[in-house]
Amino acid sequence: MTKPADPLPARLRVLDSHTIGEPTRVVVDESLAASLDLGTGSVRARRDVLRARFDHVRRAIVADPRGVEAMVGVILVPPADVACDLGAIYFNRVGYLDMCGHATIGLAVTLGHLGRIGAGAFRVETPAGAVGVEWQGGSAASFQSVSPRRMYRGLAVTCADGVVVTGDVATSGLWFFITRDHGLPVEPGSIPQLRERAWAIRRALEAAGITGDSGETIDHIVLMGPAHDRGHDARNFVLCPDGAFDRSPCGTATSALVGCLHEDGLLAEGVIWRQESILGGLYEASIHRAGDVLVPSVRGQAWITAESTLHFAFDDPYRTGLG
Ligand code: PYC
Repeated sequence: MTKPADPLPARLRVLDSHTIGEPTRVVVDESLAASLDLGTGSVRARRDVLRARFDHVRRAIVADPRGVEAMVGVILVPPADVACDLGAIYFNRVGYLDMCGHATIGLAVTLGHLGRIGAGAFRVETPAGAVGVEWQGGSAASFQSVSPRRMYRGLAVTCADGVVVTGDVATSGLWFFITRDHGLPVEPGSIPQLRERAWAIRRALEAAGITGDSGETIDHIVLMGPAHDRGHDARNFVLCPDGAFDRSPCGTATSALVGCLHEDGLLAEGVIWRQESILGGLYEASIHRAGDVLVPSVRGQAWITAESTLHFAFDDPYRTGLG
């Protein structure tokens, strides 16, 4: 069989990790980014070229049969922003993410594991903008997402079944609807109902024409509930765009949340907000002001799960993934 003119190689080295349950796959073969002709623009512009010309590369890496549900892939590219050390393009089995908190924590632990960084701070250019990252050694890492912004406070949304939920539309790299009055227990036993209600909210937002300020789909839905541990502040269920729920407390959701809490006078600068995931995993978040901007900070843990070589045989009918 003739090899198609395709930047997807026959083999690709990846490193998998999970950030308190949420999987990340970092492409560690630098040759992939070099063979993709993504141009010379910002990481956001190059991500758009990847989507337009090489979307099969995304599917091949994270979709079935090589990926798992909820997995976020990362391709590293040289940064255009001279203040950054590297650039990161994030994607999942249905598309691309402008920023991803759990994958950034996974990336820091992965680079530390590979010896490509030492403990300390570095900056990553993401499609959402520059983010600060710190690897503290071992499984511990933190990131400072782009400044949070709330577009609607206390917005009432009517789902197709008539249920009305009220919440905030906010961003810190991704767009979220964050609600507390969904009426469901935020417990693992309620995941099917939480998922169903979150999808209903997402569809209701779409039907009502509610988007981010540049027309972005509000594609992450956050259902908040009380923490299970008395030393923690809250628990959440987060529906991701691929229909999977975030096993972690969602790094960008937690960043957007601390922005809202601060604006509402419920979280002072520098105070730690302890956010549980639906499965009980923990992020510690805070917010502080740097000049004119508010900077959220999220600290979590990730662990390496596999150092693998993905195979893409040219006669494999699912060489570029399913779907
Ligand atoms: O941690 O920001 C995050 C995230 C987004 C989607 C999955 N995880």
